[in-house]
Amino acid sequence: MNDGHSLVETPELAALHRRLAEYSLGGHWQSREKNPELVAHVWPWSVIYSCLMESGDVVKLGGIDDAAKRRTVQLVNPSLTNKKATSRTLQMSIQLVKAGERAECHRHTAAALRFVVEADGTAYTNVEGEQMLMEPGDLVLTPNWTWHDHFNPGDKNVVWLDVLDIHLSNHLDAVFQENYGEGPAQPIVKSDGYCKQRLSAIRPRVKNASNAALPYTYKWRDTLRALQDIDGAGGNDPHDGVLLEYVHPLTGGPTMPTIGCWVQWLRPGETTKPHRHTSSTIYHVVEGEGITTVSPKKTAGKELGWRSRDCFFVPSWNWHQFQNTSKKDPAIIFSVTDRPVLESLGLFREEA
Ligand code: 1HN
Repeated sequence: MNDGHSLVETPELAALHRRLAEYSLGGHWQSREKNPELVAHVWPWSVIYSCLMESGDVVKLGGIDDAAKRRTVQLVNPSLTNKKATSRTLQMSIQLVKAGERAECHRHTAAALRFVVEADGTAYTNVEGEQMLMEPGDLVLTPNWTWHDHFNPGDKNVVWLDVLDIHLSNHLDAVFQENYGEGPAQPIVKSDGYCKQRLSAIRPRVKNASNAALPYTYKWRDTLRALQDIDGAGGNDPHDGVLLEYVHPLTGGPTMPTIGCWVQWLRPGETTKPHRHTSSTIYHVVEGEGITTVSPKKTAGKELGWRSRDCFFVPSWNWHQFQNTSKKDPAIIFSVTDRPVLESLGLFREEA
């Protein structure tokens, strides 16, 4: 860290700097390269979607030669093009599995989740042997090191968002990955809803519940009902509207240790108050239209205009506020954040 002083480089000091460098040492008083400042950004769905459909024409999927293991279009922060990353910790990508296609079984130390955008309920992801059927708005967790494969037996495309903590695990030199090796898919041994049922409020006794994430599906019909009920009961946060966390079903803690998932509801015409906090957030508009004003300083924000299905990014410690520009419809926004990491390390701070 540069302690703020810049020393006058005398010939003696210059000689010391050369000597330090020669032995892979550095002086506390010497400056170092700073992280590039991340920028707020919007990816319009129309652009994402047309690129994804084009990839459906030109990128093959599956276990054949000359095919990709996954067909995803990745959101790249303009400040992180060298890493092809959405944020310093997380990657959001949009995946297409066409009718009859399969994405083969593998597992990795990066934790993952899917948020379903376009589906008719026939396609599924298989996580540790459980067939998790995908309907629009469902959130499906694939905790780290769990086997997973995707299959679309239907006759229409299925499209979802993938979020992984891959840049965090990469930064920590903890990336491992493994192919299943016994064919393209693991067997289905548990039917849809198996884990959710066994982890709900009526369940078999769980011994030694830990913070470790569990394979789990949060169905959109439950999410929507909760948003509507809590909005009806006036459960409104001044900075985020009605803001709900997808909690760990046993501990009530964050969704996964490295990725927190949230959903918020902005009333017609609502404008929230600005605040800022450490942790960066990637948003996906489920429905509605509005503006998020984002600024590293309290003045002159950048206006991110968004509508249904667009994705946008708000960097850490940037002021931000939301405006639902529709006078008659609510806006619903799903988001993912590295906040659980900052909280567990004592690095979360907030200013209103
Ligand atoms: C991955 O394994 C999947 O399993 C999706 O569907 C997106 C992005 C980066 C690295 C691995 C998947 C991914 C990914």
